[in-house]
This record gives sequence, C-alpha cells and structure tokens, in this order.
Amino acid sequence: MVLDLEQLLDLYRDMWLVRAFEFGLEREFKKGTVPGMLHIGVGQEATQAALAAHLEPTDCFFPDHRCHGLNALAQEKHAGSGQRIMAELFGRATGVCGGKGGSLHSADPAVGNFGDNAVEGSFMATVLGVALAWKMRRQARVACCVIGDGTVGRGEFHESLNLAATWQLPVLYACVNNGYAISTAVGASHASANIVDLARGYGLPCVQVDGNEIELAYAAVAQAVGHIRAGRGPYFLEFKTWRWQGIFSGEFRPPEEVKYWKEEHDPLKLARQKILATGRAAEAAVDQIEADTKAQIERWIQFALASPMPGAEKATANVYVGWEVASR
Ligand SMILES: Cc1ncc(C[n+]2csc(CCOP(=O)(O)OP(=O)(O)O)c2C)c(N)n1
Ligand SMILES: [Mg+2]
Repeated sequence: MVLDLEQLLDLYRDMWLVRAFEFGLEREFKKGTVPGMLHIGVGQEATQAALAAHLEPTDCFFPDHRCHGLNALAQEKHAGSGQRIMAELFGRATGVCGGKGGSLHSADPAVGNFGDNAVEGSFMATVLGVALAWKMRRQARVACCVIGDGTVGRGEFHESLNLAATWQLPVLYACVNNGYAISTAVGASHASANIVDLARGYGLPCVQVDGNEIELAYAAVAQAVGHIRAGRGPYFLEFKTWRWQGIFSGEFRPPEEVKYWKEEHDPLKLARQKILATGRAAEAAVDQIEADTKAQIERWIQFALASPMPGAEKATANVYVGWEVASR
C-alpha cells in the first residue's frame, strides 16, 4: 500500500465531498435554484482528489467543465471556503467570482484556480504562458490543465504539448479519459482510445493510470508533480475513468458497462473496501465520513441559498482588468 490509513481516510473524505457536492448541486439544479447548465463529475472523484492533494495554492490549475469537485477541494483546503464555490454555482454575490462566473467560469487565483471557459481546450495555450513565466523566474511550480478525452481532438492540444516539450515547461497535463465526448466513444474520434499513445510522440513522459483507484491516481500525481518541480519539464497523465452523467440526461451506454463502472469499479466503493481491508478502521467510522460530508454540503447549499444575488451595479465590474465602467 502506498498510502497509510490516515491518508486514505483523508482522501476518502475528499472523494465523498466531491460526490455529495455534485449530487447536492444536481438536486438543486432540478429544483430550478441553480442557473445555467451543469456537467456533473460523479464517478471521477478519485482523479479530482488525487490532483487536489498535490497542488499547492502557489501552483495553478485550469479546471475543465466537470471539475466542480476539484474547485471546491482547492477552495476548502487552501482558503477554508469551499462554500464559496457552491455559492458561485448558485450565482450568488458570495461566490468566488461574485456570482458572475457560474459553473464554467469559477476562478480564484489565490487558491491556484485559474478558471475554465466554455471553449474546450483553449486554456491549453494559456497554460504555456503561465508555465513559461514560472520557468523564467525559476519558480518550482506546477501549471496544471485538466482536459477531457474529447479535447484531444482540438488543435490547441497538439500545439500545447509540442511547445511545452520543446521548451521543457512545468506543465502537468491531466487528461481525464472517461471514454466519451458527448456520446462519441473515444476510439471513434481519436486514432487511439489510449490518449497516452497520441501524446507520446511529443517526447514528454506519458503515464496511463486507473483514475478510479485512489492509491494509483495519488501515486501517479505525486510522481508527475515531483518530476515537474525538479525542473525536468512537462508530464502527461491519462486517468482512465467514467462519468455517471453525460452532457444530456438519459443513458446511451450498454447496461453491462454502466453496471461495471457504477457497481464494480466505483472509486468510492473501491476506496472503502481498501480502508476496511486494513482491519484498522471500523465500518461505522467509515460510514460517518460519508454522513459528515453530506451534512457539510447541505450547509454549503444553505449558505448559497441564503446569500444575496449580485446587484445590477456589478454587471460591468471586473469586465476589464483595472478599468471598471463605474459610471454606466
Ligand atoms: C471547442 C468546443 N467544441 C465543442 C464544445 C461543446 N462541448 C462541451 S463538452 C463537450 C464534450 C467534451 O468531451 P470531453 O472533453 O471528453 O469531456 P467530458 O464531458 O467527457 O468530461 C463538447 C463537445 C465546446 N465546449 N468547445
Ligand atoms: Mg470525455
């Protein structure tokens, strides 16, 4: 075992926080209390917890559209204010972007969250600039971007890997291969269903890992982050995982596939089994972790619901850096 029991329990708590966050959010969304649209990250909790465990607030990450959990974990770990990610998704003034960012534009550079945007892959160019600045300043930091398998088809993916490898930039590519982009299977749109096969050509270390096995995911991120901080250039990680929800409601995948991922290879069930197999954790204590995180998320939802909407006077604030159109 790579992790001791305490570490495993901490990660289990983080994973439950992500799952409870997403299910709580989805429930509220269906009630109509959450504006916009959502892409839920249930099923990918181990990947998100493994990344959150290694990224410092002085590093950065560009989250993708399924990273509410990573955003919340970073916010909670580094600022003690995970509820502000929830409030952001509810469009409230107490959110990390004052309620104007929502699901796809939640950002807080103070905790390393440099934000997503709606154009898949576009931050793969931006991450190069951040990484180049850090390399020039000799800062041992990690610039991470989280991308889906679908994003691999974008030109920015190839431009980014090429330049990061050529200039040996401190970039961690965290590719979450959940098997589908919208409803297109990865092998139907890419030359290989294993993204590492495509990335390897750029000459950077490329490792594929089971993204639902928390110990393996954790160890892979530790290795990648160590490599980057040591000044040895970029690193590519492919997490093999599966998302419970797609872009639209309704199931398009075969029942046996759904059964495998939800019942036999669920990251939370796997972690729970591993914890209990140590023989040093009582089942009731493990159940309590689940109950505690669910209660914590309900408090975050209540915080969001009780928070005010941003005032109309904020509509033009923060549109341009250093120039607010206060008079309008
Ligand atoms: C450039 C661009 N093209 C298309 C879309 C619409 N879109 C949103 S999510 C998505 C699928 C992305 O698939 P993947 O990267 O595998 O992420 P997943 O949803 O599977 O986590 C697409 C095509 C977009 N946001 N940006
Ligand atoms: Mg995908």
